[in-house]
Amino acid sequence: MDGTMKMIQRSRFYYTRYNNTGPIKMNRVYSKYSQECAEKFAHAHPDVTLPPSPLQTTAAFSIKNVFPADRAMELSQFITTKIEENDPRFAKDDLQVRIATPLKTLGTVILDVLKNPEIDRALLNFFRGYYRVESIAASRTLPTNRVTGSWLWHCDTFPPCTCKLFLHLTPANADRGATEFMDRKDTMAFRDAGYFGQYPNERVGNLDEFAAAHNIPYRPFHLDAEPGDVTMFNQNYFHRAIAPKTSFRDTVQLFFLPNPVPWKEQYDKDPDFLNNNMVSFPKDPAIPGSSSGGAAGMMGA
Ligand SMILES: O=C(O)CCC(=O)C(=O)O
Ligand SMILES: [Fe+2]
Repeated sequence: MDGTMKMIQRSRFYYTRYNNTGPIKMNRVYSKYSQECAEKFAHAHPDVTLPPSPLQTTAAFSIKNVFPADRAMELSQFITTKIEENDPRFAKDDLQVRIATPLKTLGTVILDVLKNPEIDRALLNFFRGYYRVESIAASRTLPTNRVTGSWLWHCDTFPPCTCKLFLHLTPANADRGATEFMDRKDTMAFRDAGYFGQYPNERVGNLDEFAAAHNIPYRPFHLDAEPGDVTMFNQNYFHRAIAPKTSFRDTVQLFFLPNPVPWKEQYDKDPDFLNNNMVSFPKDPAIPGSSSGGAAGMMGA
C-alpha cells in the first residue's frame, strides 16, 4: 500500500465511516452490497421495523441460554477426548487447539444456535435484513504466557456490515479466557491517538501506557459466559484474546455476511459449503466463498 492510501485509510473521516482502516475497494463493495440486501428486505417487509443493533456502538453483548448447556458441555468433553487421542482434526499449539471442519467434527447441531429467536432477531437487527453463515471455526484457547497475534489489541479489519458470534461450550470469565473488548467511543479515541492494531507488527498487548501517554481512558470490558451462552461480536472494534489462567476456554465461532435470502435457504442450496470454505471473507460478498478478499495472515483476526 502506498503512503497516500495509508494516510487516507487512517484518516478520521475514513475510519469513522467504515470502522476499519482496510482497503477502500473492500469497504465500498461491502457497504453497497449490504445496503442492497437491506433494501430488498425492507421492500418485502414494509411492516417490520428493526431497532438498531448494540453492535453499532460496542464490540460485544451477551445472549444467555441460547443452546442447551448439557449439549455444550458434551461437545467440550468430546473435544477433550479427541485431543487426548491425538486426533489430527484437533491441531494443537501452545496458544490453542483449532478444530477442523466444525460442522462435520462437532456436528450440525451447532447450527441450532440460529434457531433461537433472540439470536435471529439480533442478527436481523444488525444486518437490517437477512444474513448467511459464511464460515465456522471452533477452538480451545489454552493457558500460556505468550502474547501474540489475536492476543494483542487489534481490529480484525474485516469488511463493514459483517459480524461474528461465539457459542460458548465452557465458561468464559476474567480467569477463564474471556475476550476483552472496547466500545466504539474508546476504539475511536485510540485511533485518533494513532493506535490502529491492524497489522500484527503494530499491535501491542497492553494499552495502559499508550492510554496514559495520550490522556485517553483505557477501560476494556469482558463478558462472563456459561456453556450455551452466546457473545455477539463486532470484530472491527478493538479487542484481544485472553489466555485462560485456570482452565481452557472452548468456543464455536460463526461468521456472518448480509444475504438476500434467509440463512437456512442459503445453507440448503449447498450444505457442504461450510465444510469446504477456507476463505476468511469473500472478495465479492454476493458470491459465497468467492476468492479471498483479504489474506488472513496479513490482517489477522
Ligand atoms: O478468541 C478470542 O477471544 C478472540 C479472538 C479474536 O480476536 C477474533 O475472533 O477476532
Ligand atoms: Fe480478532
